[in-house]
Amino acid sequence: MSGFELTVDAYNLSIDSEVNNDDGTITGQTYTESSNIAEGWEGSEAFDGIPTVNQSWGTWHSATSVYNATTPYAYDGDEEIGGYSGEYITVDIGQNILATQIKIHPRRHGDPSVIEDRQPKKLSVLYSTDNSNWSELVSWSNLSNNDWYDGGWLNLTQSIDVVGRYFAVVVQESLGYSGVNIGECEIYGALHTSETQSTGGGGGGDPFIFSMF
Ligand SMILES: [Ca+2]
Repeated sequence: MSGFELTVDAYNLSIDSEVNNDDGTITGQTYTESSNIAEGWEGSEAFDGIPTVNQSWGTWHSATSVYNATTPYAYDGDEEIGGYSGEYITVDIGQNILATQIKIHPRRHGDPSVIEDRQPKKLSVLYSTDNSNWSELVSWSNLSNNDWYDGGWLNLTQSIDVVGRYFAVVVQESLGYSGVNIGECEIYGALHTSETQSTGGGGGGDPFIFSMF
């Protein structure tokens, strides 16, 4: 290796900077969803930096009557992405990033029992560089309400090390309602170019290193 190394702190690249303009975030991301229950519940709500308790807004809420409301709560609808059936949300970062960590937060509510059956039971995170060919990044299955709330609010966290521009979260099963919610999705990493490469490390807010050639 020649050249020099540059240490970069991973930061949340998926957050909608137009509604939550934290220092260090980029702008220009676009968001889609396979469906929403009403205005104010779009996929972009899962990228607005708001997973606030007692807050009904700031959440993606899919259409209803698309998941079985009786066991096994599987998906009944027609939506699919990357060969994965389920309602989904996507973010186009606008350019390739080196992603090092993903966090999925539930919808929060002052009374968790009100919404517990709308949390995902099974979901997969996909990524793509061309918005056409998708690969699985991580998948969680057999989730229970205790994975989302155990007296305090929880989240799903996974360290990753991939280059991608498009990310999707697809929910294959609900915990018992005919629609599903996701409160927030955070994708951490740094911008990536053809002149940089990961040398490992990463994860969360931990620094990682690009090698510059
Ligand atoms: Ca949110």
